[in-house]
Amino acid sequence: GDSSPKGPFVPTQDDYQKVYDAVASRLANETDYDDGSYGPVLVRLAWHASGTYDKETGTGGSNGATMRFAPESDHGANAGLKAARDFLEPIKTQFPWISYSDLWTLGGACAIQELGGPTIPWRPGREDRDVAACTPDGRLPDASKDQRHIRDVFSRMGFDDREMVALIGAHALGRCHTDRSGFDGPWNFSPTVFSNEFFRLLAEEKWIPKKWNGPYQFTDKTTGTLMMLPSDMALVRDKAFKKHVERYGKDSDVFFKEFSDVFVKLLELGVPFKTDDRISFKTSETQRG
Ligand code: DDH
Repeated sequence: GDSSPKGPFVPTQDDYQKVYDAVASRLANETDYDDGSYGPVLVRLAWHASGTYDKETGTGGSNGATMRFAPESDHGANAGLKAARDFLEPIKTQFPWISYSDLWTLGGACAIQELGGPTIPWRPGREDRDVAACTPDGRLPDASKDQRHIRDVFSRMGFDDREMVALIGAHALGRCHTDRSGFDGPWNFSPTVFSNEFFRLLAEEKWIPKKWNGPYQFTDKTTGTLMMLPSDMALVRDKAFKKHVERYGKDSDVFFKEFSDVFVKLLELGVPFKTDDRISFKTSETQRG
């Protein structure tokens, strides 16, 4: 027999595709949640894990998965993300060799692809860190604020105007929950399909303040069922932002391409990768043939 000692398991691209497939299959099976998919909240987990990055100090970002711990798990912006972390736990049990920080970002990439979005080339290399690496509260954006705040927060991560607008286009997915952020409702009629609808509606609909007892938000005049956050409205109030809103609202291919590039960049902020090779995962649909 083979008497050589077993080294540490070194995963191949095929192994990561297996993790992708397991997440995709769980997404397809666990439909008794929200609008029928955990995809949107997985995207938000990947974003909130990554969006704590500070380019000046090199702290935060997806490396570390420090949202596993209080105080970061209890930061107001992260309310509700336990649903996404718990959703991924059986995958972690099945593939114990993957770090939480790789798994959470892979989960976001998988959700975007499985919900009909662009390919998100992804690479491994994140290592989990302990509670001492938790970032301070206040690094993620506040939905009640305007364009100045958006520029402050996203330029701290190293993004320009165009990239900021593209990233916020993820609001095509999912919804606001009164028991999480206090805000309420989805941004469009198909919240489990990745699309440029957020931008088209933002540019074309008339948005009016919602009359209710909750936090200040907007609703579409036509149906009164959709929503925009004050920070979303800032994207059409600011001329430099609005230019990109209109571009993306008119051309889905341009949005998909630019979103993919900037989401890849988001998930990689501050990560000391050892490889330049990214994996383009095959979706469950292409594999069915
Ligand atoms: Fe967001 N987002 N987001 N967002 N976000 C919320 C939900 C979702 C802001 C506030 C909120 C991005 C940018 C911003 C997603 C992805 C992304 C909710 C509702 C609030 C509030 C939470 C709840 O009640 O459950 C603000 C402010 C900004 C900003 O940039 C100014 C970005 C960049 C992304 C991204 O993914 C790249 C997704 C997906 C959701 C839906 C979650 C769900 O459970 O459904």
